[in-house]
Amino acid sequence: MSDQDETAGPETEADEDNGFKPPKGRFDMPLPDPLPAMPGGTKAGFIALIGAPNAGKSTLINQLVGTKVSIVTHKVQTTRTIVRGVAMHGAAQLVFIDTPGIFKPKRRLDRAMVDTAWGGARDADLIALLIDARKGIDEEVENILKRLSGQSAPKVLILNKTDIAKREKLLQLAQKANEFLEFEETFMVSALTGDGTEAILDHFASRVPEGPWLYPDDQPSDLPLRILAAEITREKLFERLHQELPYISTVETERWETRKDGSARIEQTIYVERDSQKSIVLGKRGQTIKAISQAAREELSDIIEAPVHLFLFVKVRENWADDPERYREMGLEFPK
Ligand SMILES: Nc1nc2c(ncn2[C@@H]2O[C@H](COP(=O)(O)OP(=O)(O)OP(=O)(O)O)[C@@H](O)[C@H]2O)c(=O)[nH]1
Ligand SMILES: [Mg+2]
Repeated sequence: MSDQDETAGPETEADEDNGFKPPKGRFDMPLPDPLPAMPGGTKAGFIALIGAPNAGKSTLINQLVGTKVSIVTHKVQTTRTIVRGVAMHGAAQLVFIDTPGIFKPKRRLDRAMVDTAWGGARDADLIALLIDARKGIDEEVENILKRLSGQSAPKVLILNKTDIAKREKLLQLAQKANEFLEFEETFMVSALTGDGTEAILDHFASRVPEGPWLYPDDQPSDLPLRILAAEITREKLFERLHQELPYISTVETERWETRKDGSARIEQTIYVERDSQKSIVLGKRGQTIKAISQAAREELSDIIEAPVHLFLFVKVRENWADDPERYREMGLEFPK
């Protein structure tokens, strides 16, 4: 099978076999050693945010952390793996874990995402279930509620999107969800506007165990920049592609070079499964890929506070969604 390359930048060379080793998946990174306890007693803990696709988990983690650590789109199944974001709140370090939305998996990638989400919940000290308050409890949410009742970690309920949900529906919804299992607390928030989110920080700061901080207090995320950069491009891709296309594509950062003038030269590959999909990603006269590239470059440049030269290559790889290497790169277990 031969790869086909296309680039959005002025250079067209394919550089698959240049000896470059892709960055390690984020799970290969060991957790830093716990930092020494501060006088007065520090607290720290992991809090998993789980819920159906599109509930607003990634929007909420960004709001709680105060900066963008996880990508957000209007489409379902945006988040594909675990993303950790660190919020400092008084003496407490709250490590929030954003997870992929939980839904009925069909493909291998779906299974990997859903398994990862439940794994995130299993490993956390505390669990927060997010429900889109406008959507309420549908079959998807009901299934999560049922399975969640078997988890031992303390749980809270977060009704999200209060800015667009009917007020009178909220209490009813809280009551119904609490009939499935007993939540310690119920919060009603808008992750988008930040309304009500301070109360979530207060609550978790009081609930996490005493212990040393797990990350430096000025580090909002342990996501390597290369992975964040690939995620940013995937976000732009999701926003501009329709129907099934976002779901059969993935993005990897292949090269990252800092130039003498401080600018970054970044090369990324967008994998799709078929030639026809590649044509759509490129768009008429390359318009789609140019728009994706421009949006990603602008955001990346803001993040690293330096000019970015972004080169996007589109490659057809028929079975990327069955290739263990792609999963490793995304930080996902490869389901057999
Ligand atoms: N109006 C409103 N929209 C919201 C709110 N929170 C999230 N959204 C929107 O809901 C959509 C999905 O948000 P995400 O944060 O990507 O949802 P998610 O739960 O992470 O989704 P997956 O990663 O697919 O599981 C986006 O269009 C957000 O802007 C909210 O409080 N109010
Ligand atoms: Mg998400």
